[in-house]
Amino acid sequence: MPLPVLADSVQTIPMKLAGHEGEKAHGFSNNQWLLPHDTCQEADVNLPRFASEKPVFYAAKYGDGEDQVFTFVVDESGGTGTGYDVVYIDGNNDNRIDPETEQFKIKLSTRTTHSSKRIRLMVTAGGNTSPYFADFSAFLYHDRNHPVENVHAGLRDSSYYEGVAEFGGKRHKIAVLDLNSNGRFNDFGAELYGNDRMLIDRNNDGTYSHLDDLRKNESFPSMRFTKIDDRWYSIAATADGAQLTVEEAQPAFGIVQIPFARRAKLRSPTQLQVLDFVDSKAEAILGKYELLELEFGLPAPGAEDVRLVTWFRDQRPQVNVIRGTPANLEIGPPFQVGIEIAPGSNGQTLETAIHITGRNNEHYHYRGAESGHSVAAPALLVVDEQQRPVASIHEHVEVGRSSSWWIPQSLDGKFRIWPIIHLPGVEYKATGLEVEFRRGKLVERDAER
Ligand SMILES: [Ca+2]
Ligand SMILES: [Ca+2]
Ligand SMILES: [Ca+2]
Ligand SMILES: [Ca+2]
Repeated sequence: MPLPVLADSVQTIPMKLAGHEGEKAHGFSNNQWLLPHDTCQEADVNLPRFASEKPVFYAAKYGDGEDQVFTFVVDESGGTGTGYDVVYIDGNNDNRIDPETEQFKIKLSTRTTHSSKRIRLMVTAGGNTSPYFADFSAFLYHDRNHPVENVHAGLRDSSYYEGVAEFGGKRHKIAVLDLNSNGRFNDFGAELYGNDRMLIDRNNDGTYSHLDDLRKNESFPSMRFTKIDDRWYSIAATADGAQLTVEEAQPAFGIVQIPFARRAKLRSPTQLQVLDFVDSKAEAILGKYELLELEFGLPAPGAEDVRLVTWFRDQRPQVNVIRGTPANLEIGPPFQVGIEIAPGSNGQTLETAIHITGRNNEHYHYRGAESGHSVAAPALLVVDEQQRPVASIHEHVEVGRSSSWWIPQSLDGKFRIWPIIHLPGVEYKATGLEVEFRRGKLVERDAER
């Protein structure tokens, strides 16, 4: 399928290998974790004689060539039990380990000391074989999945590629990072370490900054379309990272409609988008997405909007943005406002927490105004059986976080605790909880347990 790009805007940029020695103008650290094996994981590898009876084998995987596996072996040069101090690396992936050129002294890293060796692999990607540098380190390790302690290893802080591209008539350094550590530089997607990343030195200060402010941010997931200074681009590296194509693009848009929404984060396999809503509507690049994050802005007259934010971790709502018809999402209101209580550790306090849930049972964080003019902060109200207020709790009451309240000695009998919160403009229902106090202490009822 031809890319929807503007004519005459195509830049083909030769990229240079950078970070040979691990130096980098960015803050990202990638890592391929190498699991230990008792035997070589590749057939027909020509191995040297090991001094240890228990050499540890690793199968690093890089590139997209026919043989993507690089065999690594750590050995104890003084013999079994003397400690692992040598690594053999089939860096040129000819499936022969040459003890003259492919053997290196190492020290195991420990909790307090980090020791690594910069190594070079010849990685084949996109039909080209080129050097790929990374820090090899080995360390004793165990966890729940690997209960027997063994020497694990990692390849970190790999080399990357840099070039110069033009955006809006200005030239900027641009880098592509193999953040998912597979030896290829063209993995589209929005997952920070699950895919690759592009960095553009927009302020030309020589470094790449990762900033929330989209007008200044210099760090972008590798995606189908990237927005820079209000223009859309299609930026694609070759698999080996040695060439980059930058083209101005005209992605096709549709409309997403979510009542009361203010911001939403959507993700597809090739695109991450942050939508800013105006009157419950936002433009989005066509495609099938899952909803990662949603923020409602509830307008409070004479005050700043009340914001409700939720993150979808599983069962993410699907959003299909198509041409012509708005994608309507029924999500959020009516909200349920409830509370949870638990006895405090000394019996004289009550742990309380307000929670707000939406129609799909998603939980919301509540953000009052950032500066002053806020609607009333969340609170709790305690009423007696005649519905008369006997206490109100204001201090430290936050939605989604528990707080302690000293139960007054005078409280004796049955009461109901209500969450007090105002969600302007939307439908919501608050539910109180019945409690019983005996001279300032919570009576725990077995029936509920
Ligand atoms: Ca191999
Ligand atoms: Ca070799
Ligand atoms: Ca990659
Ligand atoms: Ca910069």
